[in-house]
Amino acid sequence: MERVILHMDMDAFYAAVEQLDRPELSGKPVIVGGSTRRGVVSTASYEARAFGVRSAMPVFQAERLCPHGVFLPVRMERYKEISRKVMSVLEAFSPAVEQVSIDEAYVDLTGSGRLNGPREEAGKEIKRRIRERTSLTGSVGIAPNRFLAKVASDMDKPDGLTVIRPEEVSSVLRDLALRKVPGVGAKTAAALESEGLRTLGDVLGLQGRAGALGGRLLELARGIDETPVGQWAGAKSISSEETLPEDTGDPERLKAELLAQSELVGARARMKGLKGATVTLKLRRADFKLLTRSVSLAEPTSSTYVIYREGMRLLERELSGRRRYRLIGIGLSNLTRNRIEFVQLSLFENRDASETWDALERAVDEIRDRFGKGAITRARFL
Ligand code: TTP
Ligand code: MG
Repeated sequence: MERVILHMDMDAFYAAVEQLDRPELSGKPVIVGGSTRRGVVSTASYEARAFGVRSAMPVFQAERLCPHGVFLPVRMERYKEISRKVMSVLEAFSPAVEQVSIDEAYVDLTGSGRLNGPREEAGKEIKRRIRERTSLTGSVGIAPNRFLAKVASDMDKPDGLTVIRPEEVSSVLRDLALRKVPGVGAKTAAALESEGLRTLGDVLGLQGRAGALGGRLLELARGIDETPVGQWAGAKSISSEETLPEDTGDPERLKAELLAQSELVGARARMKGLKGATVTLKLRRADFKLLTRSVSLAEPTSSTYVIYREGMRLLERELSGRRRYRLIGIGLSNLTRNRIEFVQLSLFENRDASETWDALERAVDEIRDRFGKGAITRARFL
C-alpha cells in the first residue's frame, strides 16, 4: 500500500522558545548555546541566520558575524517541556508517531482516516494545533516515505508546508543537493562533491560505479526508504556504568575504566546505527554524592575514541587530589540515526583522524562479533 508520511520540525527551536519567553527578543537575532566563548552555537533565530550564524559554529565566530546578537545559555529543561507539548499534539492526532529529536517527529498518516480530502489538510491541522498549544511554528513535509517527508519539511522553512506527491518524487530527487540529503554530513557532501557528485541525480547517473558508494545512498537516490514510523521509539540514550571494586581517586585507574565504558557505549551505538550529540560523564563520589557532567558535540558520534576523549575532558576537570569515587559511567544521548558516510572508500584518500577511527572501530566490532569479546583488547589495557 502506498504510504503517507508526515515529518514535522519546529523552527529555530531553542531560539524560538527563548523569544516566546522573552517577547522583547522577538524579531531580534538570538543565538542559543555555549554560555562561554569556547562553546558552539546550538541554534540561532532566523534573524541571526541572516548574518550567517549557524548551529555548531564556534561562539566566537558567531560573535564576529553578529556582534549585536543576543547570546543566551541553553535551558534544556524548558525546551523539553515545550517538546513534550508538541509531541502530545502529534500523539493526539495519530497513534503512529515517532519522535526523533527534541523538535522533530514522524507521523504515519497511512490509512489513519485523516486523508479524506487533500493531504495538505492534515498538515495544516497539525500546524494549527501546535501553534495553538505552544504559540510556536513548525514546518511540515508530507511524502510517500520518511526520507522524502524530511526532505519536504526542509524545503520551506520557517512555518512551511510542503507535499511531495508520488508523481513528483523523481524530479525532486534528481535535483536534490547531496548536502540536503538527511544523513549526509557536510564532510561527506564535500567529499562527494570533489568527486563531481552534487545531486542525487548525479549519484543515480553513476550506474555501475555507484555500487561502491554504499547501498543506502543509491536507494535514497531511487526514492526508496522502507523504514517504518515507530521502529526506533525508545532509544533516548546509551550508557554504561560500573561500581568500582573499591573507592579510588587514582586517575589512571579511572581513565582505564572510562575507556572500557566508552568502548561498550560506542560499540552499542554503532551496532544500533545511532550517533549521539551529547556525552555525559557520571561519577559517584565515595560519600555517595552523584555528579553528572555533559558536553555537546559539534557532530554526533558513535566513535569510542570521541566518547572517551570527551569523557576524559570532563573527568579531568573533576579530578582533584583527594577525592575518591565509587562509580564511574559514560553515556551518549541526543541520539540520531547514523549519518551516511563512505569512509571505507579508497575513492577518498583524505580521511581525517576521526574517520579513520570510525573505520577502525567498525572493523573491531566485526571481529568481536565473529570471534568473541576477548579477541581484541585495546593496547591501553595491556
Ligand atoms: P534543528 O531542528 O536542526 O534546528 P532548529 O529547530 O533550531 O532550526 P530549523 O528551523 O532549521 O529546524 O535542531 C533542533 C534543536 O536542536 C535546535 O533548536 C538546537 C538543537 N541543536 C543543537 O543543540 N546543536 C546542533 O548542532 C543542532 C543542529 C541542533
Ligand atoms: Mg527544528
